[in-house]
Amino acid sequence: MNFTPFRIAALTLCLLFSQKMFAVETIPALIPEPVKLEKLAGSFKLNKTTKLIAAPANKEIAELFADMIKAPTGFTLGNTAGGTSTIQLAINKAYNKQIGDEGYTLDVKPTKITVMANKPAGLFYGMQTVMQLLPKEIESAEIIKNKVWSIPCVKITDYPRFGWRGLMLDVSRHYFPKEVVKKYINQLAKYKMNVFHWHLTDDQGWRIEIKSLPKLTEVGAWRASRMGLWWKRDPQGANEAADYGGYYTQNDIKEVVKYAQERFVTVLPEIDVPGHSLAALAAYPDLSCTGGPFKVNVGNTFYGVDDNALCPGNEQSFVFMEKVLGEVAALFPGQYIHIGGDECFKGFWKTCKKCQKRMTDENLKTPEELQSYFIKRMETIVKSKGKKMMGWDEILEGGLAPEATVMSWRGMKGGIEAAKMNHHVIMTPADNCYLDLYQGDPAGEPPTYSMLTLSSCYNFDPIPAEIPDPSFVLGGQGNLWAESVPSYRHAEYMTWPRAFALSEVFWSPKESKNWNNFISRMESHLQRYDVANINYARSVYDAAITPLKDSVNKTFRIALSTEIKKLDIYYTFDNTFPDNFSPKYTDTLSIPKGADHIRVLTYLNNKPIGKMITVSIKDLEKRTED
Ligand code: TNX
Repeated sequence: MNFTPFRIAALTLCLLFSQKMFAVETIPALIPEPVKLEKLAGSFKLNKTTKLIAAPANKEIAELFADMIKAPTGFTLGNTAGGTSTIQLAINKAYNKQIGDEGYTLDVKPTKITVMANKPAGLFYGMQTVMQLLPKEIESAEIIKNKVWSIPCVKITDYPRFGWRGLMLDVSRHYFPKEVVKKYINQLAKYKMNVFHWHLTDDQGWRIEIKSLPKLTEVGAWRASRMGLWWKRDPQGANEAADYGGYYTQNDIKEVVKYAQERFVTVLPEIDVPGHSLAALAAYPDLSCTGGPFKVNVGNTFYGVDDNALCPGNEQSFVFMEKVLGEVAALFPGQYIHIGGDECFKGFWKTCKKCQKRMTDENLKTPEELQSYFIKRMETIVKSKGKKMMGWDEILEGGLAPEATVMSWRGMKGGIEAAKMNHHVIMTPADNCYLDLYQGDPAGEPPTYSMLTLSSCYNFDPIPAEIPDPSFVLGGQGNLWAESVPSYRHAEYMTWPRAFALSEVFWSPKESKNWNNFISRMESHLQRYDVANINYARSVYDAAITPLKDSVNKTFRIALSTEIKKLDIYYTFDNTFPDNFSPKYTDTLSIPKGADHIRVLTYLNNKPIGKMITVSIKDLEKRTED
């Protein structure tokens, strides 16, 4: 080809034009996806003279934004004179019914960004969207020089599908200091979630200072340090120090609650009773049926052997809970207190004299009715402190407390039952929302109980068809149990990107669900996380290996699969590393004679993308038995 100057000019023009076209066409990668987004031509350029204007009542929201962009841009935004561009936050004069209390409208024009909402929460969410519209470098903790901070022109109308959009962190099984708890809250708020459920007590540690019961944290916050698989650990030895753990002072709690409030996040405290109470009983053994002594559990099995439940026959259990819930209620401004109620082993109640007397006196026929008696008394206490009671779906057993809100975790059954009885429910079924479960082939993930993939999170719908009045479903929640989460980096790994998917389930219209579109937006957000130094899992790029049992031939075949359909899978059986010259998977595989392992690796556009997964044929055989 002959490149005359004319041709070069024409080609350059073409290229420029197509790039421009591409830029206009590119839809901003927002998570959760807004209700309505119109992409316009042009962009707003944030610079050091950009004015940031908000009424005094909303100044804090503007300041949070100014704080977030300060490090990477070096700009100190405010109401500076002489600026040529403006970001304005304003409350609607007349209530806009369509967007409700948490929605917003966002209008980005070349020299002006306007965020409007009915309530401050909406302004906050609008500013999170503005953050996401900025280039990924905005997530940097260090200054980025010579960057054009442009925001594409858009018009957005956005509001949430559910009012309850939660994430739970279990700080009992492993202790997480308040600094990282704040980080977690900050991150969930950026994805427009508004509840932080703080699982503060369990068998492995009591984490909240209760001033009238000092032993709860002096004793209950500390266990022996252990590594190794949870439930397979050796118990604390007779002379072994209990030096692993920690707790939040009441001042710490106030600090975290305030931090959350500034980000429109309600903190839901959970005090898990009557079961899951070994840490409390290590401090106050007289509240058990058997009297102890007990040690705070290290992750060794003890169910059915050691007593870990408060004795509902003992009036002192209620005196104790009155004190605990009184102090908890004073610390947390939200309307709910979660009292747990899950997985209570009732074996010791059956042989406890006090429990038997209680059952006779109160005409209770079963241990479940005794648990229900206990929970109903919890509700009376919670209400007397001006709060509403919430509990796991086990609180349905033996009769639901009159005004209880149910958090449904063993599937949606409990939630459906409660909603049919006109109780409020939060849907958090383990199969869609349990972020402690491994997220890809178990051979490629740190071990936990079972699998929960990104697509299972994304495909979740908190409103099952069986519920006649969906308004009883307040929303949903992702739960990070921490048996196998010994560090904050790993908490991040387990949370993201699955919590991206959940944030979208809880916020975006059901009708706009589109997996491929979500994956491409997720990709952009993972790049932002790289800049922000936040950990995440890439398990969605890995292949899963599934043995398919063939009962006739007493053998099995192997299916390989990926959640992202456009990936190619290459495999080997010969103990070499697979690459894109190895056999490519198209259909189920038989196992070659003598093969002892299968190795698989995924590719996208001829580039390796997942991690290599290796499984022994023996392990696959075991999987067929599970
Ligand atoms: C069940 S969910 C529990 C937790 C565990 C979790 C592990 C619930 C109310 N109780 O104690 O950590 O499973 O997935």
